[in-house]
Amino acid sequence: MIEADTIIVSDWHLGLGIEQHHQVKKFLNDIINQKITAKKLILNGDIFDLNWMPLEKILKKYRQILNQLVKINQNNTEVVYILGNHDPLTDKQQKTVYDCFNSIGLNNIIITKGYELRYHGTIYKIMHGHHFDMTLTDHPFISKLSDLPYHFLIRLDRLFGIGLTQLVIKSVRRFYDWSKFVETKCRWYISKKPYHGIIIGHTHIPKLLTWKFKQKIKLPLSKKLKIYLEQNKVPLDFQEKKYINSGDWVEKIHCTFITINKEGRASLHYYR
Ligand SMILES: [Mn+2]
Repeated sequence: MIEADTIIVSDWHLGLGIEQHHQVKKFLNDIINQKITAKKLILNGDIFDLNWMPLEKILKKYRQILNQLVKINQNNTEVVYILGNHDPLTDKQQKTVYDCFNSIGLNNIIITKGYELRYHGTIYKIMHGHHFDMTLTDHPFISKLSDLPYHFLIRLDRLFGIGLTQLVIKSVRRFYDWSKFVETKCRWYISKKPYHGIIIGHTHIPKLLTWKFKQKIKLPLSKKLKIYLEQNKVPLDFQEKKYINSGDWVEKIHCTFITINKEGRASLHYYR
């Protein structure tokens, strides 16, 4: 039993062909059956994978998941769908998805590009995260091409169960420091914004970090002010911000989601 205020989940990649859609269905059933409760469910991008399957086919093949989302929404959970780089729905495609939801039943599911989550003074920025990636994700062909080795490795893993994907991801990605690059860009972005945390997906590396930033307090401080700051526990030269990554539902060992409780505290969960 998990009681959350908000659930954030990303990178289901429905349509990829190797995604964990059975796990997604179980997870959504747990929300429907109140084993996991939340006021908001945020789908943070790459929910559909249009690089591998046309939208119409995805909507047909994964109709059950769409039914579940409408059901969850009808049970008074706000459902927000944020677009990613594998599901950059055009206005026309968004209309197709809305029409599909509406054909299932009454709902107010929202499709958007980004979202701000507020809890008395704590503000989280939620976006898919490809905005921080320099690897040409805007170009559908190159994006598809760059997916190929990953796609291939996971298929090999399914066949032989040898954990190749993790091994290669660890070595190759560490080599290119790709996810670190995304994190660094995130850090730079959030350092200039009034957010207390940023929640992304995209890298398929679930993570919860606390970043410390130096505040622009002019030194030296007067003794009086220093005492005041210390007594009131105002951080003297640091400000903490969270980096939260919701992982993915492609690799079986992941199937991760984030919960935010009503105090605004974030946790990372592995769905089993
Ligand atoms: Mn992505």
